[in-house]
Amino acid sequence: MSGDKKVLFSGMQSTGSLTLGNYLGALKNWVSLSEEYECFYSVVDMHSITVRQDPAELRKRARNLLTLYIAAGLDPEKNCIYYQSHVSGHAELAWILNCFTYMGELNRMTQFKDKAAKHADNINAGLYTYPVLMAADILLYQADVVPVGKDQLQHLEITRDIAQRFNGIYGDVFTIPEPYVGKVGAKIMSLQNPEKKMSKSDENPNASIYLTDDPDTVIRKCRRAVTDSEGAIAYREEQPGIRNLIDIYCACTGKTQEETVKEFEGRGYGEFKLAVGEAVVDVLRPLQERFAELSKDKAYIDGVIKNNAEKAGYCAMKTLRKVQKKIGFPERIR
Ligand code: ATP
Ligand code: LTN
Repeated sequence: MSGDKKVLFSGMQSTGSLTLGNYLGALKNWVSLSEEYECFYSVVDMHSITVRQDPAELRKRARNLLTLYIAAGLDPEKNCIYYQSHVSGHAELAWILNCFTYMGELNRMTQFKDKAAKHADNINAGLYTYPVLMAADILLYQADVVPVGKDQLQHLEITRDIAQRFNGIYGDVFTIPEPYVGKVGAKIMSLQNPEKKMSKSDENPNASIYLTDDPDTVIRKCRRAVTDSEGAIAYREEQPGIRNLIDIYCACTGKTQEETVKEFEGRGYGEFKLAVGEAVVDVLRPLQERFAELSKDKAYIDGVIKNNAEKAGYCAMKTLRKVQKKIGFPERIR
């Protein structure tokens, strides 16, 4: 948007505590991309309320998440780290884009189907139009690239469709974004059911490793991970539990699948699970230390929140004004 760098946008919901899946599938890639792009990393608290939230808890989680972005290595001087709810342009553009999105498209979204099944007592319109707000997030900043885990690719596809439809009518208003899915850690599965993704809203705490888990908890969860009775450490379809542990081990150590399989050839599951646990602990330790330090510095975090909301608001407004003009909203009188 400014300068020569391409623009990157991504976000995470401030629901629940972040898991190792969120870190390896998303946050870790964000850090590695942050030098190359002009980055907007949002705490998407407006998306969070598609599921009922306790207000005090939501506020606390949003702040923790924003702090964690910085603890993970994103420099808030170089990356725009902000709360979605502090930039009203997201909601304004989402409304406009709602009028360019078909119900037939939204009916196909698998995340909606999953969440509707999980929250059968609260299938609200916001949950249904969630992908449109996500499209607004991305298009508002004219993002070229959007790093996400595999589970979000369908939402990226609908974002592209909406943008192309809009551009088809009004000319080149929006940049068409490309997804970026990292090679390792793209989909970390539940430790208790390796057919399901590791999710921060899983009701079984043993299914997910949280970024705040202490070393003993991490090791215990890895030891208890559901595997199989094959007895061999191999990367095969038939062994989803072991495959997932190999993925975690590779993502944490930087080793390849082949190297890992070779390293543990002829060794037992117990030994392998312990090694996986230790690799995870090594990744989490520096993150947790930095998070604890940053959390104490209220003034610093407050400054980041204020400055970056202003910066994001300025960029968002440029796109929003252009869109409003294109669709025929009356000009503002100054
Ligand atoms: P929820 O359980 O509340 O739906 P979630 O754990 O799926 O949440 P999101 O906030 O939806 O997390 O996702 C944040 C980012 O983390 C997204 O880019 C998503 O693709 C990525 N992500 C989430 N879960 C995983 C996973 N198990 N493996 C890899 N990436 C993941
Ligand atoms: N839907 C995403 C979170 C999200 C997002 C975005 C990701 C909201 N807006 C814009 C990338 C770009 C999720 O559930 N993980």
